[in-house]
Amino acid sequence: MTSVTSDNATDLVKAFEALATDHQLALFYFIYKEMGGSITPAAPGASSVSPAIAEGLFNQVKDLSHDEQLQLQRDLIEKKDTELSRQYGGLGETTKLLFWYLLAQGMDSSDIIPLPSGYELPSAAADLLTQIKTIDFQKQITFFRDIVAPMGFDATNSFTSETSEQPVKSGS
Ligand code: 45D
Repeated sequence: MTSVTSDNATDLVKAFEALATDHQLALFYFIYKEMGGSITPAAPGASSVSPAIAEGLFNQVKDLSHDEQLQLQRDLIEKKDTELSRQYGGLGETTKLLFWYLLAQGMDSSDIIPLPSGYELPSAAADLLTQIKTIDFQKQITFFRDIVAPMGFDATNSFTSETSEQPVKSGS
């Protein structure tokens, strides 16, 4: 019985996806900052993750210029069809999560483009961060998986590139 789907968590995913691309990126990084040490690559369930594959993709991104790195991350969120986006699309969900974790760590060492200094989270994103902090750890992990899973380009799904304009309107 994996993840009794919580409506609350589903709402959070929708709210996250309704944010502008850059706001999603910024919020995701703030979440990483909040979680701090509670993420460990030896977390339970690590069996379904392929560290070498996550690192292989990460290393390719690390070699890009900062501008290209930012573009790549935007492309992943917008499900653009690029070479790296396709590679990402082929990863398992937990491996995708590990890849994002490596990116966030890379930001701390400036291997990956950092947030502009003094960057403040836009209020809708800040609201969402507050809500994410209230759900328990296991639900947070589920939420992250749900967020990173559809990112990138799924080369096995020909609809993917057409679905970025869903009329998602949730009357808040
Ligand atoms: O100029 O089972 C803006 C594992 C503005 C182990 C920007 C795990 C404009 C196995 C867009 C803001 C560890 C995998 C710039 C489990 C501008 C396992 C830049 C758990 C420069 C459960 C923004 C893993 C940027 C977990 C670059 C919980 C933003 C992993 C980048 C969690 C944001 C990972 C990034 C998280 C955020 C990663 C890279 C929360 C990454 C967040």
